[in-house]
Amino acid sequence: MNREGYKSGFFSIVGCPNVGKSTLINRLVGQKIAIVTDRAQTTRNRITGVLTRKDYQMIFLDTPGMTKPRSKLGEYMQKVAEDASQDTEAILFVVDALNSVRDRDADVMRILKNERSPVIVLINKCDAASAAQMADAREKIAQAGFDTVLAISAKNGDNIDELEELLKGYLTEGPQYFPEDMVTDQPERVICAEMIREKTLQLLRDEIPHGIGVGIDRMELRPEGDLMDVWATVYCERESHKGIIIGKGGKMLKRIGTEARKDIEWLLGVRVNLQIWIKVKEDWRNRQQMLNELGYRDD
Ligand SMILES: Nc1nc2c(ncn2[C@@H]2O[C@H](COP(=O)(O)OP(=O)(O)OP(=O)(O)O)[C@@H](O)[C@H]2O)c(=O)[nH]1
Ligand SMILES: [Mg+2]
Repeated sequence: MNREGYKSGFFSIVGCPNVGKSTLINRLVGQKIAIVTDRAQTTRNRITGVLTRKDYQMIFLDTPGMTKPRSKLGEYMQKVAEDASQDTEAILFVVDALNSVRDRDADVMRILKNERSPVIVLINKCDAASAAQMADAREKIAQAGFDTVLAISAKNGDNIDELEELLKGYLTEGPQYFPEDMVTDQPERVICAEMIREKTLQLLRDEIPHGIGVGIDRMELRPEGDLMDVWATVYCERESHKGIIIGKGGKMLKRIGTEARKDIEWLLGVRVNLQIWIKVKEDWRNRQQMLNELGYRDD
């Protein structure tokens, strides 16, 4: 839709792992579209979030945390993050005040200096950081040569209105790219798979490494229309991981299923019967076909 005086624009959200990029996109669009955990490298794909107001639309691209790739999946994640920064109105570079600005951040800032898009640096987690930590972050960012800086809390919402106000200045006259009721371009089955991955990562914390992938095999609404059957598979890399995910007497898997089901029901607005299978696929993170099947595609 093209309306006179209507403004729009794209913003990519980039930064190191675990700084709060996905928490920020959820906050900006006012809905949970990206999963969040306290583990690094949670986000694997580019996630589009849409914020529509009467006079403008902002489109945000959440990306995987930038880090040195160690597998095909890692390379893919890195490419997603780099590509997303191309041709956006501005790049939102997020740093974690609790970790100061580390060497890794400095590396990314050097890369961003060469991007064509302007860079806005967001010092996140200001709710939990000390004044000294905030001052330290500001100083390092200034040293790197960036002057548009805002302290925010993606978690609490501190300064998010101010951020939106700031971003308005970067919009240009343009179409409303997405319908007003659309918050993300991710298909429902992808979000469902992500919810299951989030619960698995959250509940198993350190017991299993990152090598899990989740695929939705089938989603079917019962004819009465009041119940959706969802079949999902969790892929892990070792037989021992399978045991951990299932847990004693199936307890862990049951918990993962119950928590994921609640989120999925909320998302779909219908009661859900969720069935989860666990399969061992060694080294799936390095198999292109497996990556494609799970939706990590290069298009
Ligand atoms: N105190 C505080 N914690 C936050 C804030 N924003 C995010 N977090 C926490 O930081 C952790 C990482 O958040 P994510 O949003 O998953 O971080 P990310 O940058 O998307 O991480 P990757 O996808 O792994 O790159 C989670 O435990 C969040 O709850 C914030 O403003 N304040
Ligand atoms: Mg993320």
